[in-house]
Amino acid sequence: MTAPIVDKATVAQVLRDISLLLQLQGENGFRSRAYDMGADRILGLTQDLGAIVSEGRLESLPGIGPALAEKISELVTTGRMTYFEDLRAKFPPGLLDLMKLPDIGPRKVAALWKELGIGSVEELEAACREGRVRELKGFGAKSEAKILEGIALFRRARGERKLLGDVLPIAEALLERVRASPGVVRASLGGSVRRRAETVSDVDIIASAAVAGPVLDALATSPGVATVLGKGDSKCSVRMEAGDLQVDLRVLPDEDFATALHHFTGSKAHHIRLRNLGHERGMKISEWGVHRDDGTKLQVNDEAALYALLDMQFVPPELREDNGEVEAARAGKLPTDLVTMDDVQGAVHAHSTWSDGRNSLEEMALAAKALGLKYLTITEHSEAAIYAGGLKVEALKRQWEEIDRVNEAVPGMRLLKGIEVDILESGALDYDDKVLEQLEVVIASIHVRHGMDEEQMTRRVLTAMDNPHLHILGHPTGRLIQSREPYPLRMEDILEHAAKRGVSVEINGKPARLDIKAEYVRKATQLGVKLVVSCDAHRREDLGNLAYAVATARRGWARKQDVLNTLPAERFLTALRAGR
Ligand code: DGT
Ligand code: CA
Ligand code: ZN
Repeated sequence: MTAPIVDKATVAQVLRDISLLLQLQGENGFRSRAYDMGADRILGLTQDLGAIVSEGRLESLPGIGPALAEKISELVTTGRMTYFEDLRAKFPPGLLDLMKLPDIGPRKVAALWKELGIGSVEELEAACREGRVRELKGFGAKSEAKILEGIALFRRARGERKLLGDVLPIAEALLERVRASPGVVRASLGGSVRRRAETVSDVDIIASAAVAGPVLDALATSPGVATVLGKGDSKCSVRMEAGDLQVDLRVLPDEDFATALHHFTGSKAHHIRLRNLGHERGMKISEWGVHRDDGTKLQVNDEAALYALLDMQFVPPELREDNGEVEAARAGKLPTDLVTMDDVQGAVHAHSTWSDGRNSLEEMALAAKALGLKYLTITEHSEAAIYAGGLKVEALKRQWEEIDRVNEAVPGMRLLKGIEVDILESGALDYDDKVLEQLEVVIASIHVRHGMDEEQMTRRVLTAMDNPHLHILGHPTGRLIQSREPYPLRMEDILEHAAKRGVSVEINGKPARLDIKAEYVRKATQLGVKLVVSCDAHRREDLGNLAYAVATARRGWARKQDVLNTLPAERFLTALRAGR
């Protein structure tokens, strides 16, 4: 195996992260400072780090003792540092990001995590909004406002796009307000939000009304608007307090609504293809409508009519990315039964207070029932997931009794007994087969040891899938959008193996995960791999994450038949076992 190249900056970053984690752990300052000094030392080297390591000269550098030298050379020669990985596994993956916020040090992060269970920037943002942070000692209403400012700054500094999950609820609330304003005939979200892109830069809203003024005013005076950036005859732009988010509203006469909505939905690439098709037919398609070459304007009542003019099937917004949808729609081969939220009968992947969730089993059951679902798979973490309160086998068995009780107490809702079992470094699962075989739903995921190379990681997952008790491969690539790269994995091999072994694959709907992503969803369905849409819920509100999983499924062209939790509970359980 060839050693991956690890540069000085990476080594220094790992040492700094260790220092932060040690501080979080409450170690004495001396130990963490040693790592910080080591980081400075490495960055200050003028010689080649690889040479120093291979010649065994690390230890002779001032400030680098034998223990540190050994860790650094492991990192430089193998690309991994076991000590760091083990240390990191004790904390939620987003915790280090918290430390990068202005005015937030290890002591504050430790309090936020231990008292409120906050493990990421997104969770901190939500907690500040809900006024939960002020209850902590040493924090107040003022510090909440200051933290929110800091988060906005942090994101702007990174030039980050925003997660769809942070934007869509705000966008939908504004859309409702626009819809309810005087004289509105039709209104819709547009842009990347309507296409349900993973990340978005702003919100586009398109509405029709005979008189635009009152509709534009409705947006300008919406609750949560921080500044009105500009207001003209037909357009208004505002910036929201939350998340530093810009919203653009355009209001047009109803006869122009469909073509404007289509234009402002994009994507640009999809749109350009359509323009060219129009051109071949003597039509000019633009944001102003569809015109014949002689200048006459064609009436287009809705988007379906626009596609019909081009002899195409209607293309759902989630597919408008110029990824083959134009060709398919022209050939009449676009699937017309893409999975919808209404198709979903049960939610997969939920945690409760038994591990790191915030709500009891009964609360989760009632919330799922209120959403119209028929079942919910309870899948707590297994023993190896230390930071997430993983369950020992005895606890798991006690939980089954409570699940039985809740199932009797909440008619019409069935909690399924499951687990999110860790895939260990060897590819073995974290419980014995004798335990796993008693469970109704087994999701297997990786939570520790992300640092293996592509070959090792791929092998690890392939080995796990050979266990006949594994039903679903959980958040397969391990990415956290904008904060953690996917594990190095040969996804094609993994999807092919899933097809061969009859393993289903999760589409995790947590907005920062969306794992597997749309591109792999498409690949999976082509290979005949069955999917589940999941909410990865850690509190009852997270059940809404299902909508993001469904959106990702649709973006990957998945049909109802591709997604197992569109089946009733019994058939779902049978299908999970088919081919295993
Ligand atoms: P975003 O905002 O970066 O998340 O992505 P979009 O797709 O929402 O982009 P945005 O807000 O700049 O524009 C909304 C739509 O308007 C876009 O999807 C297509 C259309 N559009 C914007 N600029 C152009 C352009 O220069 N040419 C064409 N054909 N369409 C455009
Ligand atoms: Ca946009
Ligand atoms: Zn998980």
